[in-house]
Amino acid sequence: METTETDDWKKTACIICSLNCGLDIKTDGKRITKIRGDKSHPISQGYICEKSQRMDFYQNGADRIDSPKRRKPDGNYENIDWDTAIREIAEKFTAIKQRHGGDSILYYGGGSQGNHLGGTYADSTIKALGIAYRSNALAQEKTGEGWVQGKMAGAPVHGDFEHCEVAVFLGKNPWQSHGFARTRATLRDIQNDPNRAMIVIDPRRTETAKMANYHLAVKPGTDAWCLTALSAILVQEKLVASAWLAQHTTGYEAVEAAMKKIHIARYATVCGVEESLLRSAARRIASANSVAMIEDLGVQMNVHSTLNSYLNRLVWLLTGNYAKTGANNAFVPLLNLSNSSRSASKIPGNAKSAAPRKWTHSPVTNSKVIMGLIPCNVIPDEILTQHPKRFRAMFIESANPVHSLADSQRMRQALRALECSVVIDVAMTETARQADYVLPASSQFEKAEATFFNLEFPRNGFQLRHPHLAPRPGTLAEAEIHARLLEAMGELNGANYTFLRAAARMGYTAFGLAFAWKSMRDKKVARYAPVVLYRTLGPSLPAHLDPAASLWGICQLYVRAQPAAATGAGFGGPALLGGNRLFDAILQSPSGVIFAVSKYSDSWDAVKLPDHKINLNIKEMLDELVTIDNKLPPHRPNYPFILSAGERRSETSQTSIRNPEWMKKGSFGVLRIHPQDAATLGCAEGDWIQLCTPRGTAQAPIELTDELQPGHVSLPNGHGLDYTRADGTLDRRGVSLNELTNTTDRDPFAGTPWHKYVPVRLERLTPA
Ligand SMILES: Nc1nc2c(c(=O)[nH]1)N[C@H]1C(S)=C(S)[C@@H](COP(=O)(O)OP(=O)(O)OC[C@H]3O[C@@H](n4cnc5c(=O)[nH]c(N)nc54)[C@H](O)[C@@H]3O)O[C@H]1N2
Ligand SMILES: Nc1nc2c(c(=O)[nH]1)N[C@H]1C(S)=C(S)[C@@H](COP(=O)(O)OP(=O)(O)OC[C@H]3O[C@@H](n4cnc5c(=O)[nH]c(N)nc54)[C@H](O)[C@@H]3O)O[C@H]1N2
Ligand code: SF4
Ligand SMILES: [Mo]
Repeated sequence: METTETDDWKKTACIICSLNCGLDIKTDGKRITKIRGDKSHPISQGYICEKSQRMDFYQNGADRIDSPKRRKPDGNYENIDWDTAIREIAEKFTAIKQRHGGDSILYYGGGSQGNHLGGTYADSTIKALGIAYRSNALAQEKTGEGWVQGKMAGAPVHGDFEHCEVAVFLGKNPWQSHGFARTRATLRDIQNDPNRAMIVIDPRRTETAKMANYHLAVKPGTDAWCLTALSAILVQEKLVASAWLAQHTTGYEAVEAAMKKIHIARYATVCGVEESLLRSAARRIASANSVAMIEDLGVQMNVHSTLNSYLNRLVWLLTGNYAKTGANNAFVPLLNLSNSSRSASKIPGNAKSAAPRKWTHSPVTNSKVIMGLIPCNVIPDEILTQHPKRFRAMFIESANPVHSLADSQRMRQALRALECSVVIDVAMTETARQADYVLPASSQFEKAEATFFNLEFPRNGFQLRHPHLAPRPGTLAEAEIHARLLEAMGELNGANYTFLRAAARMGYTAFGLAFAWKSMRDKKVARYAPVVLYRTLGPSLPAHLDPAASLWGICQLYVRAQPAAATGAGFGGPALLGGNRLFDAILQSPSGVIFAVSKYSDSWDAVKLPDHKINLNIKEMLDELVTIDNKLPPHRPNYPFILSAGERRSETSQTSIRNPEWMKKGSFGVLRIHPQDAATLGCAEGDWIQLCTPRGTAQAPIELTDELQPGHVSLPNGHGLDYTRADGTLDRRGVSLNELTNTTDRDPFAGTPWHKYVPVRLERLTPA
């Protein structure tokens, strides 16, 4: 009998980008058969983009794994049972810890665009092994920005694009990449309102640039000159918000002195933007009631990336665009992703066990640790050396560094040089194929899942997704994997659990009191709180929601740390009770819960510097600014083109969607190039071209477009995966970008890669 539609639509979310738009899905028990936007999702409110339709290509990928695997000496893999896998991994990692110390083990990953619950449990494994160093994809894009943020205010910000008068997009193409709630609808609203304006800084005439009132089409790699010119215009034309700066900031004098020296016309020439256009954009920013600004990979994966993050902030701070409607504000996170490992150990009764951040630099290359992460680009150098402090082992979870980090060839070599490596993933990825052990995780539709990409303001939401499909036989949720590892290492056993399990059956309040009491007497409970919660509170949660147990602790931490925002959302009152109510609301609301409601003025409380004043003077950055004065961006004569290696397009969706079959028609993996360049090379649309970079070569068909500047070419991100079809044959489409990139092309402060500025030579391939 047919069921009605309302009966069998189930709530979940899209796992492709950080928005995680709410979805309603239908399944046939195995496949996801229908997908639409969830109107009751508190943030996305029914909004989705076309990429949401690809969920089943992830869920039913032919290269999903359903048994733990062990690498054989010949490089092939054999299936082993879970007990053997867990026992051997526990033994090998414990032995490495005993021989070389926990700081010889690198933890990489912990969650992708849709799944962060597993990472909360990894915290326990990290502590058990004494792991000091961690890294993940944030350390190849956001650490420069994080460093600058730390120096200026100490708080990450959300641009209020919904309400801003002027929106500025710097090296960001939100039409394709999204990045704030209901992105395309918001962009259209700004475009259609004559009182509002959009400014795009991007060498390419992107979908977003086409909607903009001001398109500052910089030459690739010259944003530092463009942004400096904007600030210099604000200072020299006296357009800065002087009274606001005096009241809310320190260090303006140093910035003013630096900007007064700037020769604006010359900077305009270097960045290739008309001086008059720069001046009118700066004046539009200065005259607006509110300006929201967001930067992304166009500058974060480019030369001067940390400097550009600083210069970006100067533009909106000099004009007073912080802590007000339509400007930039400090959102309130449920869990801070950048120091989740430290805060997860601060659950009630447990505050002292938070590890001090004493590892400020990586052991071999002495690179800065920012946001608790070592730069992705130095990982191979930290392994492929005889240095006594080199990494000997890696624990990789929900990440594909062989494909996603610079220089895939060197990353493969590095992984093979380790004494032991483990990958936890749903699929047999490029990275899994280099690991000593591969552990199969249940998919994000087969277990309780969530992300901590809760970046909205003033209302911030969190969604716990319930499982809708039975776990593939042979797979486990990450929570279970980490619990088994801890038990196999002898760190936890029934004695740590029994009392708390009994308390959990009496409700959250009894459990909370019991947990506080027990963790004062049992150091293991305090130290390994996430796994202990999973083993004790987990079994009392509604069916299949046991991996959500760590959220109970996170809710308790949150209501203590953010009483105003929690109260605003209705979760105030005595801490344990507020935390319990929030946890219960999360369990009961499959579309998600508003957990924080802030006031715009709360953004000042988030500024962690004396008197809550923002610091404008970062000496390292002002020193670097001087060095660009008589310089041009790097140029290598043998590589006359600049490749933007990793454009977000409609046909890109990170690498969780490995099966390229969803792409039935249209172009996949083409190199975009200006017609003039194609003509010089003697190529026409669809011809194949060879790309040679200092690191490697690749081939791609070309697509002609005058949206790019001559000399600038672009390839999409996330393609070139080695996807094994059900019949065992290989399907590889598009270019695996990081076969072309070098680890040494990186930012001097944060170590972030220059993927948008890859020198390349192009050659026509003679038709076969
Ligand atoms: N469709 C899709 N959406 C995604 C993803 C995906 O894989 N597919 N991935 C998600 C992830 S992880 C991220 S981090 C975001 C990234 O989102 P974005 O950063 O917006 O995406 P990109 O297309 O990589 O780069 C943005 C822009 O930088 C421009 N650019 C290139 N060189 C320069 C330069 O020298 N200066 C300036 N100012 N701009 C330059 C490019 O032309 C491009 O338009 O997207 C997210 N959304
Ligand atoms: N050259 C170049 N390189 C780039 C970029 C670029 O623009 N240019 N973009 C970069 C950016 S911004 C990012 S964010 C990175 C992303 O790079 P990564 O973080 O390495 O990769 P993701 O594509 O996010 O996929 C993460 C992995 O999670 C796995 N996975 C999915 N669901 C689950 C689950 O439930 N459990 C577990 N255990 N695993 C799961 C997927 O199979 C996949 O292997 O790529 C970067 N690489
Ligand atoms: S890809 Fe991003 S914007 Fe599109 S539906 Fe998925 S989460 Fe939403
Ligand atoms: Mo990213």
